[in-house]
Amino acid sequence: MAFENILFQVDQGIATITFNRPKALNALNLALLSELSTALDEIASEENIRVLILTGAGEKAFVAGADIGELATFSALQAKNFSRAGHAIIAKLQQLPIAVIAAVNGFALGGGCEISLACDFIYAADTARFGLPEINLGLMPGFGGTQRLPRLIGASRAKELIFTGKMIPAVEAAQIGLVNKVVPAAALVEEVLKTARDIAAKGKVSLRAVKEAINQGLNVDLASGCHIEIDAFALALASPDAKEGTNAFLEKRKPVFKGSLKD
Ligand code: CO8
Repeated sequence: MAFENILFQVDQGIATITFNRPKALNALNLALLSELSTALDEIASEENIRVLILTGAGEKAFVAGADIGELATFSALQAKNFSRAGHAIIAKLQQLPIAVIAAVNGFALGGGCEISLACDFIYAADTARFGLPEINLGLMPGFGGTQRLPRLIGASRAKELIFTGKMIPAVEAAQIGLVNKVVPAAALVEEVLKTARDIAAKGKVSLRAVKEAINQGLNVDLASGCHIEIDAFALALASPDAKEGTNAFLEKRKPVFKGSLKD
């Protein structure tokens, strides 16, 4: 399908979605969200994709939030539908059975920051800035920020950011555990690709199993989480990838993972 508000490409098992409304700092409008949803469905149905990278077009922004012009026209019901649609798409993103890396190349504000929070981890350019500034608009985060940010960086740090609506630079975002790695802006793409290629060479069954175990485990107590791991481990061990990985080790060669769930 041809997209107008995002760019979508797949190369050697690595998909990249680029938010592409640079004149509006890649702000999220209904059309963009709908395209994002379609692209995520395509990725979920494609066996060979192991990693998704999300980034923003232009040098200034990853995503500067929901489109404020569009938001301002919404009735309460439309706002509820917009927020609900955003939640559904972001949940779809979080539940993809592959690795999802946010390559934050500039402003990640409001809904843009919330999208990055649903990724598995974030690499950022040293010029990037993060924040949930909705309170400055008399609004509040509506795409999961009040839930995912405190889970990631702790309630008190999240409250400070959300109550003040302030933006923080990438280096500070790394210090509080929001960002994994900060690199010079010009090196961001290559740095993210390096990690993406590394992950793409792993077995898709293992990747899916560890992601599910971590994500589901975070919502339950430790003992229940360990049971999730036990079940996931048994399934991973029974997969053709596990046969290939262990055989390759014993035969002193590199494994070639097919990622299929059955022989
Ligand atoms: N929406 C629409 N247009 C935007 C947005 C946005 N979020 N951000 C920037 N733009 C536009 C500007 O209007 C401007 O357009 P134009 O050139 O036509 O005037 C262009 O992008 C460039 O922006 P600036 O000139 O403002 O660039 P600066 O470098 O001076 O400033 C900032 C950059 C600091 C990022 C500034 O643009 C800004 O503060 N943007 C708004 C950030 C914000 O408040 N984001 C949160 C939005 S609300 C939200 O995300 C809620 C999510 C949950 C929704 C649930 C709904 C129910």
